[in-house]
Amino acid sequence: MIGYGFMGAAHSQGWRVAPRFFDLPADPTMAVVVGRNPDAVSAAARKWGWDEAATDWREVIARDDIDVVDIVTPGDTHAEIAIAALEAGKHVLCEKPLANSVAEAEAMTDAAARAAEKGVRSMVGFTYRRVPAATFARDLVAAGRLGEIRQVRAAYRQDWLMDAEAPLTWRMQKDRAGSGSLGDIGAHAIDLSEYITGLRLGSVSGILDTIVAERPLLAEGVGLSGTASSERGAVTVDDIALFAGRYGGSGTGYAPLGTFEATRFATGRKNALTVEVSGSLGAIAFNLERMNELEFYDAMLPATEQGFRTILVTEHDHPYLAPWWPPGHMLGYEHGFSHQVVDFVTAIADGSQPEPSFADGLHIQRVLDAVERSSQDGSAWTSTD
Ligand code: SOE
Repeated sequence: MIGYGFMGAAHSQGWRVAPRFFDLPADPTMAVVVGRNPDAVSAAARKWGWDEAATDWREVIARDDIDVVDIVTPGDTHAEIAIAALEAGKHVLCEKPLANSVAEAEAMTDAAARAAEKGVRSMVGFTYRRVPAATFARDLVAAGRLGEIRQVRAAYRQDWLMDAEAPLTWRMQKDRAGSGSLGDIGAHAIDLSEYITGLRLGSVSGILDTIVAERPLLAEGVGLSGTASSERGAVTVDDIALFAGRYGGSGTGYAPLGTFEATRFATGRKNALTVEVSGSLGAIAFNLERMNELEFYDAMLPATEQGFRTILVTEHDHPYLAPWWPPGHMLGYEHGFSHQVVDFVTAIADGSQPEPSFADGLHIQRVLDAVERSSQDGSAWTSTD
């Protein structure tokens, strides 16, 4: 695993726990965690149970005993590491968004296609697809329970930047993160809406804004938090992104519209990734802050009995639930990372293409890019091609 911030902790938990609850077709060994600061990466290795710590990722991907490379670094290093790892014949799991630009994502997707010819697999970490209630929403749509999809409403709302004195971390720097709320969390809303509906955005119209333009520089710390210094620096990314999109049709029907919000200034919303899909026969509503539940509206019931009902998605027959706890005992944020490991390791063992693929990640990158272009030009509709 390369990187050891917040996502490093989440992925470590996934690698550690997945083989203990699921019968995996291969037994992953947590061999080595890589980071630039030797003391900090050694501490991370001890804490999360990696056998070794190292400071040079190139040396690690050259090792014969390494089969899989998990990239949890900021976006500006994804392309270089992923391409080198794929060329070295390692299966790659890369955190979202795939890259910081369409050009990088294209190069990564080309490298993934070349590697796939040799049986080397790659996947992007849009982990919320693996929250059972979200997967179940997709299953209901795929089974036709919503009928023809007519409208989507997706949002990812957080509030961790509402304090104007919160320090400027890499997530607020364009050269490190690519974009702000748009790529960091808007990418999840796009991916989840497309995953649940099975549709893809073909054009968008949006606007980005930066609410707090300058922040104290980071004195110490990593990830989402850290200590502020007395100097200030410019925030070079968006704090809020709002856009509308038109999905390509399913081939048989109407091409629905969707609205999207990505913000780190939604006061009181901590991690509210929400997707609501309205169809001719029913509707679903998912909210990550209520992640064990799915709201389902069945328009086929008599009008007198209709109404959104809340399904507790914890039955053993629900997606991913079989090896976990008895019904009603609830899963959490971290379980999605175990499910991601299960699907990735299973695809490697089967020789199948895990999803979301790098090509899927490239598509999301194109949507992000189209939203940014639309915001810059003020153009009404911008193609995602
Ligand atoms: C910070 O906004 C963050 O950690 C994102 O980077 C993750 O992708 C999201 O899942 C939770 O919030």
